[in-house]
Order: sequence, then structure tokens, then C-alpha cells
Amino acid sequence: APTIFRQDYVPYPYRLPRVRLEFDLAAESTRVRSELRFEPAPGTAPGTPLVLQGEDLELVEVRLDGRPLAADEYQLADDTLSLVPPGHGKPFTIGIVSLCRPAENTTLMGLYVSGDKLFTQCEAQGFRRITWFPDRPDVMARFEVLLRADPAAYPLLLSNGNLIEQAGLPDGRHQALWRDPHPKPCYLFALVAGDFDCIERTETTRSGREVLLQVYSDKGYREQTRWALDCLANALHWDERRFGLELDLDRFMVVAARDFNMGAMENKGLNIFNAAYVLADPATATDAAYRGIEAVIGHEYFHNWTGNRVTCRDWFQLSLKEGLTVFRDQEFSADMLAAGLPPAEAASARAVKRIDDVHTLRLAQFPEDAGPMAHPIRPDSYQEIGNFYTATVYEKGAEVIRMQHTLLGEDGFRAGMDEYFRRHDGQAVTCDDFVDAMESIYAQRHPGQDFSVFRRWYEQAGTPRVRVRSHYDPAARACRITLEQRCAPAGLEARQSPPPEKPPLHIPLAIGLIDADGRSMPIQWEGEARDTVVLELREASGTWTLTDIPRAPVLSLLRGFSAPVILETDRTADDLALLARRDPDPFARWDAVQETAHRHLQACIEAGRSGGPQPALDTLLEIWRAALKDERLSPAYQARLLALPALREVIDRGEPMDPQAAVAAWTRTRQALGARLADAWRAAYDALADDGGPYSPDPVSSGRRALRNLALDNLLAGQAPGAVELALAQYRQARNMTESLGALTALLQHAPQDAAGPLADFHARWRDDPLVLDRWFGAQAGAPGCTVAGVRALMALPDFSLRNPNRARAVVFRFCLDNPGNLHTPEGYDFWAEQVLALDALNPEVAARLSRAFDNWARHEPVARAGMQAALRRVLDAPGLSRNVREIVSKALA
Ligand code: B3K
Ligand code: ZN
Repeated sequence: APTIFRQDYVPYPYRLPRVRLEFDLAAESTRVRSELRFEPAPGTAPGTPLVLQGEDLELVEVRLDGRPLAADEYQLADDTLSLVPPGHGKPFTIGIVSLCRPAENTTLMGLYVSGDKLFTQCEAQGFRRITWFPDRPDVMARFEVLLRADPAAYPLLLSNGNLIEQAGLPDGRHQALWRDPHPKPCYLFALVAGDFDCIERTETTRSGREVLLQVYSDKGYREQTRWALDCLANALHWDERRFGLELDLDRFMVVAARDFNMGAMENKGLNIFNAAYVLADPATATDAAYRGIEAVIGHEYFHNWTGNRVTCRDWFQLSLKEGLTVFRDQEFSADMLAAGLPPAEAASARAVKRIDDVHTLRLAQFPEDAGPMAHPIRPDSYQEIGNFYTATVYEKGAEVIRMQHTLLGEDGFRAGMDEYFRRHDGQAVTCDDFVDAMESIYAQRHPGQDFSVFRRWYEQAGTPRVRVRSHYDPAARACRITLEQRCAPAGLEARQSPPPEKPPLHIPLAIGLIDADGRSMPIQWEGEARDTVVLELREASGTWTLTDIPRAPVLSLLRGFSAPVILETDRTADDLALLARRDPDPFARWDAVQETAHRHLQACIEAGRSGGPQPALDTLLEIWRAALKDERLSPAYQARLLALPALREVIDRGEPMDPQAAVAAWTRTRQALGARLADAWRAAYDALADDGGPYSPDPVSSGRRALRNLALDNLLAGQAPGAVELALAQYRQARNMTESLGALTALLQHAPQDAAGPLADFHARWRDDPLVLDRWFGAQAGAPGCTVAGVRALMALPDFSLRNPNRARAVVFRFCLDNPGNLHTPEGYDFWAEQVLALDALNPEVAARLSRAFDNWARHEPVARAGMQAALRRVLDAPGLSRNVREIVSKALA
């Protein structure tokens, strides 16, 4: 497949002020008539061909200014339709009639069928599966859309913008006309047709306008959409308060789809969501699902400004909207968690969110940055853009925005956002345009400084390592801190000779000092005493001397995770233990516990390998015991402190990666910690019992449930007497899904022989609710007792279908990502290859995601390495591979 380069960008030679689309909707075959009003862009030479993209379409006719064109008046190639427009330099109209086949469309890109409804997904390049069009984000048009369909099958006909009229037709069908007042690129087009339940409410915007918010769901699920509607209203008001951004539409719709490739899509005024991010009630959704809905509803709503009003010039700029919008949704979630709490508790609530976000980054993005798919947040090239909706573009992109927020401060960042919209509202722009706006504020406030070094975050792949050394001079009462940064070649860069230059980045490193008793030692900084200061490293190394430090300090580093880097420190186990108990920065404290656990786990793996004695657990054990008993901590925060690093992170730290050894070490450590803290866990479990009040997903009560489920998990892991009975009782008495799934999962993880009863009960109760059934499948596929034969048995059940992405994720992805002990076997490798190919025949975008599970094969120990490599080869050699999967596996094997 050809590689597309960022440097090759050329503007589209024609403008497209207006588009009219007419759909004759039917599942088997939908007829699309388009009328595209073009005009040459300034400077376009007469005779410049007009090129439109189209995929999997049947062409019926092409017209130019109303005149049907003969077959030799246009060229139809594989995926394009081109013609030479009249050379008079004036506007002209292209009319196209084409057919597409929604019912056969298993890719879920373009127009497709889900259940008995019709949905679209156009980002990034799905619109070309609907009709021929200049399918690129910098062509922005005003859309008018007429939908016609059988009212019995499709009583509701939705598209972007405002409903202009609705009417019955003489042939018994009905039609709806929608007009979107805002120009938009075609990736933001959407239509939905079908029968739905709907709840709605009106909100008054800051300027006093009434706007209608609606959430559509499958019939019978109306009551499960109330939380999503609340979240939508919260998002609307939050964006007004925090960013001064008001909804620019009279009507904002969210529609839940059962079959959806990812989380949701920000189509203008008509967001289409994976039902998993819309539907919730206490009986069916976990606390985490409630928070997930809040985050995704917020994310898509915030795109209305960061993405839709100001969009991307080309797809290399994806992080322009995604990194920024992830940052915005993270802040929204944090503000929602902290709302109404007193300051100390609010800080802890925000820290919990930060911990979860950093955990995601380390779990998904750090490995990406160390593998064959490593790319800068603004990639330089791709073969298939669908493969670049990555943790790097999204999550690392959000970290790069967050660093700008750190450097500018809340006020400065807000001023930079205002400036960005002042300059670019209504345009399709680049990441550079965003940084320019931010820099204009930064330069005002920090004379003589600019973002020229900072911009390298957009250019460089790889996770930088920052080495920290410190020296305390008691005579001078001074602490000298030296920082050194380096960034190894990332992924395929290692193959280049010479390897690419990686100049230093601008890294804000937030630090604090504590004394041996754990007290914060203020730092004299810019004329005042501060607990936390930000060292700005802009060169390969830098030294800071902090004065007036009365005693030797322990360094609390990377507070709040102020930069997406890996630290290399000379901190001892004792230093870490002190930070783990006393660091006043809740993020850094959590990180110290994690680091202690990581060091212990790697030592266990090493001991297993060398046959030496197992390392003592005492330090970690005492840190945990203290954290569990510390009544000043919120249960939500305790649940993070007391979580062992995820198995995948432990595997990823190995040099080489040794999944089986990591599973053994991780399992043994969990058992030992559970057993030795059994009394404390039991006390916590009892103390955290539900108070019997009505369920609410608020951070306090969900924190209690999280810690209680963790207690149960530890009691089962440690085989505490009575633990199984406790889990069975929790399952039976559960008053919400967080409790029932917590019990079921803990049983499946640690006492599978006792899980049969609850499993059968769960299935009987929830067999007709697809999202809940996904939980049932997922809990089993991720359990250590689920072998390849086990996962195949799940797939043989009548409830299973590879076509539904949520089900495929619950079973196949869950097994391949969260069950390393069973994946890393000869049968596991076969299974992965077979599933990648089976999925690829249906849905290349989803298959490509699964194919990424073997990215880091080359970092594994020899046996796993050989097995994974052979499986990758088998995939690469298979006939008819999609461009999506081919790009991933060919880069993995390069
Ligand atoms: N913008 C969409 C992602 C579309 C991905 C298509 N392959 C969802 C989001 O980030 O909000
Ligand atoms: Zn997004």
C-alpha cells in the first residue's frame, strides 16, 4: 500500500460551498443522489481535474450542471471518480447518483445496518463509502440532507443540524429534510434511521438561548439513558464555565448504536455512540461504566468546538482535535469528581482521576512508543489513517496539551484557547496553528522565551527518559539537582542508519522535597516559599541549586505527572518507602507505591529465573498495611494505592519480556499480599459495607465499592478462610452491577470452581441485555483459568458473534490482551493469528486493533518471540489482507 506523507499536503483545488444529498434508504440497497456545488479555489488553473473518492459504490449517473455525462467524459478508477470541469472559472454543479449496500457492510464504516436500524460512521474516510466526494477534512461545506424511507421500518430519520420539514410521500414512504447551518467536512456527516426511544430536556445556555438535548436508544432502554443526558447537560455548562464555549446549535442529539467500531463519534449535532457509552442504570452498569459514559459524552460534546468549529487541515493533524479534546474531557471528569467537595478531598478526587489517566498512558502508550508503531503525536506518514487513532495521538497528545497548560497556567491557557478560536473559528488548521496561538500568550507572559523547543513534542516519537541526580551539601544548606534527558530511537527508527537526531525536549518537571519525617520542605523560588516547583529542562541536561534547605531531603519527583517521561533516579528503596507513606502529593505518593511494587515484582521474576531465593515482601507489605489503615485517605484513593501494577505493565518492564515468568511472579505476589494482610482486608471489607441507601455513582460511594471489591479480591487471592462464602454472599445480595460483577470476577480469578453458580445465574438473568452479557463473556475470557479451549468454547455459544465489535472485544480482545498466561502458548499464538484473519474479512479497522497485540514481539524472551513472530508471518502471508492489518504486521516484522 502506498505511504502518505505529511509533507505532501496540497490544498484542494476546488471549494464546495454547498452540498445537497438525497437518500432513498433501504437496508439492502440505498440510493444516494448528490448535488455538489463547486467553485475553483483562487489560483486553480483551468483544466485542473476534479477528483472525488468513492469505495464499494455502484455508479448510476454523473451530471455536470444538469447534463448527464457520457462514460468518456469522466474517469472511474478503483477508488476515484475524476473529470475536468468547465474552464470558465465560475461555480458548477456535479450531480451523482450511486448505490451502496448497508446490509452487506460489515466494516461499520460508511452507511451500515445495526439491528434493524441504519447508522453512519464517516471519520476518517467512511464518507466515500456513501457517495463519491472530496473526502478530506479541509473541504468544508454546508449540507442539506433529504432522507426518504419506509415509515414502518424507519419511523425516525435524523441527520445533522435542524429539522426543516417532515412529510408523507404519495408512495407511502416518508421524508425528512435536515439543514446544518455550519459548514463542515464530510467526516462529520451523519444519518440515523430506525425506531428509537428518546428522552430530552431543554437547557438554557449562557447567552440565554434554549437548546434541546436528546438521547436516543433502542426501544425499551429509555430509563438507561438518564445518566447520559445528565452528563450531556453537565458538559454543556462546564464548557461555558471553564472555556467560555457555548453550544452553537438549537438541537444536540446523541444516538446509541449496538454495533460500533469505537467509543463514539462527534458528528455535528448528531453524535453516534457505542451503546456501551450511553446506557447505564444501577443494575446493569458498574461505577466505572458510569464514569466512562461521563468521559465520552463530555469528549464528544467538547469536540463541537475542538474538532468541529475548528477542524483538522489533514489527518496528520489528528492530535489537534484529539489530544486537546482528551485533555478537556480529563479536566471535565476531574472537575465533576471534585465538585462540591471541601478542598483537601477535592484534590484527592482529582488525583484519583489523574492516576487513572496516567495508568492508561503507561499501559497503552508507553509500549506503543517503544514498538514498531511508534510515531510522534503528529505523525509524518501513514498507510492507513484508521491505524493512527492511537494512544499516542490521543493520550500522549493530551499530555502535550497538559504541559502547555502547566507552562501557561490556567489563565494563560484559557487566553491561548481564546486566541486560537479568535484566529481559526470556522477553519481547518494544523497543530502548528494551535501552538502558535498558545505561544503568542506565553511570549507575552515570559518575555524572551518561546515554544521553539517545546514544539519538538509534536515531531519526536519515543518516551524520553529523565535521569535525576541530587546532592545535598549540609554546610551550604543547598541541594543540587541535575536532570539529564535522552530519548532512544523509537520503534523502526532503530533500523535507520544513522538513527535520527533527537534534540532535547522542553520538559516541565514538578518536584518537591520532604524530610526524613515526611514533612514538606519549602523551596525558595521566585521570591516565595513553595512546596512544589517546576524545573523546566530545555537542554540535554540542566542543574538547579535549591538553597536554604536545612536537612538532607528526599525528592518527590514528577508530581502530578507533569510530563510524559520515564524517570531514572538514584532513590533507594527507603526513599521510595518514605514517599509511599508520606508524600503530600497524592500522585507522586501513588507512584512511589507503584515503583516499590514494580521493583519487587521484577526481583521476583529475576529470582525465578536464577533459582535464587524470593525477595522479601516486607517493605511493600508494610506500605500497603499503612495505606489500608490510614483513615485520612479516601477509599477511592486507597483503592489506587493498593492496586498492584497491571500484569501487562509488569510484562512490559521485563528485559526481555517474559510473560509466563511475569504471570508467576504477579500471581505469587498477589497471593502473598492477600494472605498476609487478610485481617486488615477483612476489616476493611466489613467496614465498607453498603449503607443500604439508594445507589449513586458519586465518587465517595463508588470509591467505597472499589475498595471493597479490592478487599474481596485480595481475600480470595490469599485464600482467606470464608472468602469464597463472602464472594458468594456478595453476589447474591448485590444491589448493583459493581457489586455483582466484583464478586463474579473475583471468583473467576481465584476460585473458578466456585464461580459456576453465579455464572449460570448471571447468564440467565442478563442473556437478553447485550452490554451486560459482554461483561459475562469478558470476565471469563480474562480469567487465568480460561485456556484457548475455554475461549473457543465461549465463541461457540449461540450468543457469540464476531461481527459485533463489543462482543469481539469482550471475548477475543479480552483474551489476547488480559490473559497472557494462556495467550503465550503455541495454541494461543495460533488463536491470535486465526482471529486477526477472521476479523479482517469482516472489519479491517477492528482487526487491525487486534493485530497490534503482537507489536512488541521482538522484546520477548526467545520462545515467546519465535512463536509470536511465526504467527505474525502467518498473518502477513495470508491472501486478501486489508490495508489496515497489512500496515501493522508489516511494520511489526520490518
Ligand atoms: N473522532 C472519533 C474517532 C473516529 C475514529 C474512526 N476510525 C471519536 C473521538 O475521538 O471522539
Ligand atoms: Zn475524539
